[in-house]
Amino acid sequence: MKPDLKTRHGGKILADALAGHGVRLAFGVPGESYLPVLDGFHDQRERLSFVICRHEGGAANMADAWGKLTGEPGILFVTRGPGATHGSVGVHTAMQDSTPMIVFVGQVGTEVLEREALQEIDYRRMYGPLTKWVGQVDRVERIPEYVSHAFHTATSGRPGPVLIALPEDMLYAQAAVADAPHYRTPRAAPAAGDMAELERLLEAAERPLIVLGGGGWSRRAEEMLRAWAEASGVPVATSFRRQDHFDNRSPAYAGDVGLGINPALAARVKDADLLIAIGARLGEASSSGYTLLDVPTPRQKFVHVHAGPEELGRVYHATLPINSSYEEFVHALSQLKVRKEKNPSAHAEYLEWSKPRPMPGAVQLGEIVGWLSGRLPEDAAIANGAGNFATWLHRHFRYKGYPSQLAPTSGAMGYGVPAAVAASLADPRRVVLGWCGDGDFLMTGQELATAAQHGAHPVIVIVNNSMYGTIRMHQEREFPARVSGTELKNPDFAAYARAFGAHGETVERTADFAPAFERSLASGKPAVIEVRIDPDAITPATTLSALRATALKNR
Ligand SMILES: Cc1ncc(C[n+]2csc(CCOP(=O)(O)OP(=O)(O)O)c2C)c(N)n1
Ligand SMILES: [Mg+2]
Repeated sequence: MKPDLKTRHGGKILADALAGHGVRLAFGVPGESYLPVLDGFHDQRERLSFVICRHEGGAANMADAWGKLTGEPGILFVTRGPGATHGSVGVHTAMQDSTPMIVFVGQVGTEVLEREALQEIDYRRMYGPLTKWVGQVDRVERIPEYVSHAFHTATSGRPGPVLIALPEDMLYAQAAVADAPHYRTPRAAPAAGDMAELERLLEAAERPLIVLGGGGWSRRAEEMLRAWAEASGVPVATSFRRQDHFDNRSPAYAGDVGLGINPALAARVKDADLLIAIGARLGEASSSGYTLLDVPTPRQKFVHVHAGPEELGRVYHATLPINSSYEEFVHALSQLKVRKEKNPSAHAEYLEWSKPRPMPGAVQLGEIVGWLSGRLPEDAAIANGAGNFATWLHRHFRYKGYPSQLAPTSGAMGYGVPAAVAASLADPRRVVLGWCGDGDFLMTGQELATAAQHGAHPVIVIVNNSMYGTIRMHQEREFPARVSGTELKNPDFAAYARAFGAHGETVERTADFAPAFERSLASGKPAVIEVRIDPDAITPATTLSALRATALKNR
């Protein structure tokens, strides 16, 4: 018998579809272009919340962080033209970071399409390269189909963002249609013969190394892999900003193959006779600018495991390409018997590399990160944006399990605050650290208002060196002693935080950090700790003055 279907407007059909796919929170900035959707949220308010953000860039980054933390698509709502353009930074990050995300964007009515009506954009052209798929729903009764398509595309293979445009008249139109069932993500598994071939390669290898990366992991996959790697002694590294894919405390952990890589690890990658990349694309940031492996034919025997078949053979020719989800692959790997690895020194090299080193000034960032690494609960989430300040975190913090690292492999500034807010909203009991630079923070710092409004309470650290330090570092190398376009005059960050109802602290000496952190955590509010560092301390390894002197000498 045909179910008795209620007639609903498009906004209700959409909100009901989201609730049916298990969505709890959506992030966005409202627009008059999608009022019926907000009306649909009103009816679904017991199951579905709309996190009202202050900038679409912040909202998009929150949606990305949600996708990274839950494995479910982060849901983003933005209005036409200006909202769609503001939000693009987080969509680009979701693409580069392989994060499942669904962007819903307002569109002008179908009766005026293609006239360049108010705020009109052809999203297929604009968002084509930034997403896995762009669709536009032209008939209200097809909303359940499009939404189901979006969830499946965002989560399957190599996860990523998809975008659905919502013409205004379509949202107001009514239809009596059935909801689609909850999406089900298909999972690829190694083909017959793949694992036997891998076993032979492992048996023959003297210096095997595993590199993990990409999106679509699970805690179970990480735990199974850790057990196998520790039993077999094969060292495991992670790619850039994927350090939570493997417990850094494991004796099998070799460090991260990221920007500013440990030279001993870079040598180990180059010298490996068998390299197994699981989920990693080994892109520019995770291959020292495509120098660790030859393109297209690596010197190492290369096993490339990826959930997206389009990534296999895209840059590197693999000795053995395996199209598989990571949990399925790791499960199959853990059935393989392997002799104990002969070269167990990788973890010792990592420990040596990650020891804090002294830097100029009264604040020692390495010590602070080391302290945080011991102080934060095991399940804390750690978010950061982009800039040199992040290198202390990545080098000295021990990530303890998946998923705990929210970090844009896209290198997008402004990610830390919104990601920390999203993590705190996803699980209010979780301790969340946001790690920002002074330039980085002010790109999305206004999302402190979103945190205060919705009850998120991350602790945000701002490493303040009064400049766009990363760019200044490159400037001193290329054009020594010619400072241009990189200085910053900053506000009083603690006072700025208080203006949002957040807790504010200023730290100028290492010893003052721990009590400031404890007060911040105890405040129960979003908190900001400005840490003023000596601007000469440009990386954990060198100073601006040393860079300048070297560059001047080499001129
Ligand atoms: C959205 C965005 N804009 C510009 C850049 C280029 N960029 C990379 S790092 C950086 C400076 C970061 O400054 P800050 O946050 O103060 O960190 P610092 O390098 O000083 O530690 C800039 C401008 C970028 N990566 N992302
Ligand atoms: Mg700075």
